[in-house]
Amino acid sequence: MLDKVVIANRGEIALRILRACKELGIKTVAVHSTADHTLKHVRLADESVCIGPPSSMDSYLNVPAIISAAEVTDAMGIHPGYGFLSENADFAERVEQSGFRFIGPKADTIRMMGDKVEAIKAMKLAGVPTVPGSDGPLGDDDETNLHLGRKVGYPVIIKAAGGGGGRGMRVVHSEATLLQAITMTRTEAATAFNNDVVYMEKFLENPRHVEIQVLADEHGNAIHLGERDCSMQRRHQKVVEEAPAPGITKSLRAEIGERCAKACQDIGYVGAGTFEFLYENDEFYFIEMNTRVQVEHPVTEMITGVDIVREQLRIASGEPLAYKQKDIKIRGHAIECRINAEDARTFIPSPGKVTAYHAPGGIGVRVDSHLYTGYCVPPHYDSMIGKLITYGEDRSTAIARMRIALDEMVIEGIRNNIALHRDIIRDANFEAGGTNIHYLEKKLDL
Ligand code: MV4
Repeated sequence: MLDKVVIANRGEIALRILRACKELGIKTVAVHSTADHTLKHVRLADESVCIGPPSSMDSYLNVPAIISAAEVTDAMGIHPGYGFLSENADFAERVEQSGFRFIGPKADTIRMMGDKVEAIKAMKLAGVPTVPGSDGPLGDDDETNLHLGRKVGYPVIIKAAGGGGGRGMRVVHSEATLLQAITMTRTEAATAFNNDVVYMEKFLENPRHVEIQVLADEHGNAIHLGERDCSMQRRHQKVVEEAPAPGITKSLRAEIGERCAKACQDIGYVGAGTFEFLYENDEFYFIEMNTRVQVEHPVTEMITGVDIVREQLRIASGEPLAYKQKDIKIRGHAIECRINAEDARTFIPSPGKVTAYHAPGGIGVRVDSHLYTGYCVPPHYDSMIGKLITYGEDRSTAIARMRIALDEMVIEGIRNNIALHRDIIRDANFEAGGTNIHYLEKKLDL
């Protein structure tokens, strides 16, 4: 087993990783910027190393500083959390070349998934359903591209291979604007991602965002932990997530989940991962794979009982998965509300001092947050300050508990989105379940 791990992240996920390490008897090293010495996990870690000034570029993205911290503390592994360097293949490679374990997939896997054209190609080959489209990069021949657009059928979407998460894409409603859209997306992609490869997909107008959680070890075992619905989003930022996804039957879950697990075996995937799908008219369409632990992983933990971060650490230690597929039972329902320090109306980040903090509690209530009364939210990083997760034997119980927990929760001194969550959780369409990716933006426009 890994004996000491560097936590190369901050905030709630750093605390989440610290707790998993402690449970496994793994010593912890917190690395932090000068703006972050008051973080809760820094206090609780066995050791801490300051790696640079507040700017992420100089601290949490500072590869030599992080690797040096692992060297001086004699750590064995580095956990990147989410964001920052978590999906940076060059970082993973340098971690391994420096003699440490990168707690995540192999660098080559991260690199392949970073190229959406390559990722889709590999998944299609492995039997994962994909969106109808160009099946590879678009060339420069106008006639061929116009023909392809006609074949796929409008509307289509042009996406950059180097994009993802909503960056580098353009919807095309008719043939008249196809060629200029390809040119523009290609030009932007060359600048933004240093990669001008673009591809075409049928544009799905009202899909849901449903993703499958997988775990795979280095011995060729792979399992899935069912799906999450992350459709409640604004500007590609998820706001509420839940598991299981409303309306997905046991047999549909088993079918898509097994295809994902098999795909992991086919490509030699090692670690935790997420297959992102668009889900429309009872069909799954693969769009991207995430090679990190995700913000919303707790809803899956609540309905499966599997500690995903512990499994990441065990897998990185070379151990076989602690579960077979038949051991995984989906039970009950979980909902997560992302709590952000932001203005309720403008969504502009609202850093500052937390003058009072009261976390909710009770049966089926989980709070993953690094907040405490007196903590100062720095202005340099993401505005998410915690996650409130509720569990119940069924969806309506999870919703009832979330309603109560949100009403109990107090954060004073900084603006936050608790009131927005109170509104969403009481929304009749949310209560009915199965709202699509456009629902929240439309609701907020009213
Ligand atoms: C799409 C799509 C419709 N059709 N692809 C946006 C983020 C990136 N992960 C992929 N995205 C989309 N791809 C096809 N063929 C609509 C979106 C999309 C979206 C997807 C998931 C969650 C929120 C979204 C918001 C707007 C657009």
